[in-house]
Amino acid sequence: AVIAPGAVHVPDWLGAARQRELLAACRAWARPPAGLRTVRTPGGGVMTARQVCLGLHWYAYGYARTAVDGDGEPVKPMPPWLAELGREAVAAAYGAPPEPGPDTAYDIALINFYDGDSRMGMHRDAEERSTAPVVSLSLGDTCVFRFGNTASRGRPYQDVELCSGDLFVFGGPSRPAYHGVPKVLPGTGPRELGLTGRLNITLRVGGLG
Ligand code: MD5
Ligand code: FE
Repeated sequence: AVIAPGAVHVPDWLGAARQRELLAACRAWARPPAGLRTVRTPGGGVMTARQVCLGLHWYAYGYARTAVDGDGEPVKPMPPWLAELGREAVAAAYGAPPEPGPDTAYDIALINFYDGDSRMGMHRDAEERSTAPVVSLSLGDTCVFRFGNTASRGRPYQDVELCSGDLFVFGGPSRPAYHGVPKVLPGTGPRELGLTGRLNITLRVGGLG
């Protein structure tokens, strides 16, 4: 479903097998060094979702090569298979693969772990220098995803439920839109996946050298 120009939701894009594989990989990445950590915000607060980064480490002031707000260890590399999954996802959402080139090489993954009380406030993703689409993959519990506008955190926005296995691609005019996760719906994930809470994987092109 096209939610807005460049914003395409593909429900249940990952099959059951790929969901299991991705979850196992995320659990491995969550272990130290440079594993799951609590993210500090510029205002001195902390995010309720915890995060693991691959390729480059996101923190309140940009991207770093080490877990600057975690254990300080070098960030884990972006695996080539995950970069390829990003290109596949763009092709699935837009009907055509991105032209190969430096601006389509997915080199950053941010993995957010939500529990039943986690939220993500309205924000935009502006630390990347590339304007390539952001690829979002969801696992576990369903959430309410709020897709806003490019001018402000407020209305108009659309609330969309993101379920385990869903793909969302945010590109073109939607790339700078405000967005957030106002709510996770506990106990709604597929039982057989064996995940309590929700996991979201975003694949990004940094353009940061
Ligand atoms: C999540 N993650 O469900 C969301 C999904 C984040 C984040 O917001 O920054 O890790 S990705 C949502 C996204 C990314 C880029 C653009 C837009 C949405 N958008 O235009 O709405 O944990
Ligand atoms: Fe975001």
